[in-house]
Amino acid sequence: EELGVVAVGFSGGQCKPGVDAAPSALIESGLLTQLRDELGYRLHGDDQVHLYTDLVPADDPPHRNMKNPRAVSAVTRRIADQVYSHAREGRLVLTLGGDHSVAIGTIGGTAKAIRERLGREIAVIWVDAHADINTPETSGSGNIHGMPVSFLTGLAKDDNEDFFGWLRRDNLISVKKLVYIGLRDVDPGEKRILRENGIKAFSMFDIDRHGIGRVMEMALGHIGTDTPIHLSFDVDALDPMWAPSTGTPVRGGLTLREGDFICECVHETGSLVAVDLVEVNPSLAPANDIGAHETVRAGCSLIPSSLDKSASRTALRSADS
Ligand code: DIR
Ligand code: MN
Ligand code: MN
Ligand code: MN
Repeated sequence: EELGVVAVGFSGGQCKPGVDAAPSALIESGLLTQLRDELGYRLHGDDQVHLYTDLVPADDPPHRNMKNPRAVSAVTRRIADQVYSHAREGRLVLTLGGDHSVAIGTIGGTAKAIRERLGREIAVIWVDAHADINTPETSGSGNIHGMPVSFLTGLAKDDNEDFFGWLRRDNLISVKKLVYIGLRDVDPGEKRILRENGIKAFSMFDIDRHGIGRVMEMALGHIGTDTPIHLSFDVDALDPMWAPSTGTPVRGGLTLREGDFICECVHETGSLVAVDLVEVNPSLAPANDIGAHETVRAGCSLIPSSLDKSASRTALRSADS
């Protein structure tokens, strides 16, 4: 199978340096080699970790409370083009971030490509401790990594091309085809947005109550069969025990096994068109760099799970059925 790889070391959607080093750390840990040699993917891409420093203006004052707005807009616009080109060719697209603002580009790119290629709307499964659906006006932090979903659904918009005005209808997704898993730190304004728009969300409370197996049945049931799926995985969805090296860790999260299970279930649908892994920050290692190593290792488990590590039940079932 053909896999487009986009590696983006971009950290402008939030304030902590270090997420830019994640793609290199993941690649050095053998992630792409594993996908090629063990899972049999043909990798496409420029074998480059993009830092996009040429797109970051020297002076980038806030606009509508957003921090680094020109940089994030220009970088995500470029990412959208790259992801679009892969998806338009019929490739599955893997994006290694970077902070979660990069999803404005990745989802914007797949939404458009899948509309053109298959005439279909994509669904998005957003796995995260946070909802990332603040508008510039509801955001307390001004960090754009807390806003990508509002721009992608059209709940937030700006006419100026320098501030995401380049997003067209083709790039957008429907709030009806969006599902959250793993939420546990949602801002008051975001709660209102989720409620008023009837957005499907499975919090940690729902996972405790029903178990991850039932939650995945409900999540995929909401999306419906045969709908192209973009999986956007923020590593902070995992409990800090499994992924301590991330900008905004929140206790009480998913186990690594639950994270892998989510990815395996999405793979099993056969409808995956793109996957993002974001917010790995190797420089934020609480105790020492064991934390960074563990977090990178978690990423090296989640991504192969979404791309068929073959340890899932399909591979083993023939023996006992
Ligand atoms: C918070 C934190 N809701 C914000 N968001 C984070 O800044 O809007 N998202 N950390 O991953
Ligand atoms: Mn996020
Ligand atoms: Mn998060
Ligand atoms: Mn398979």
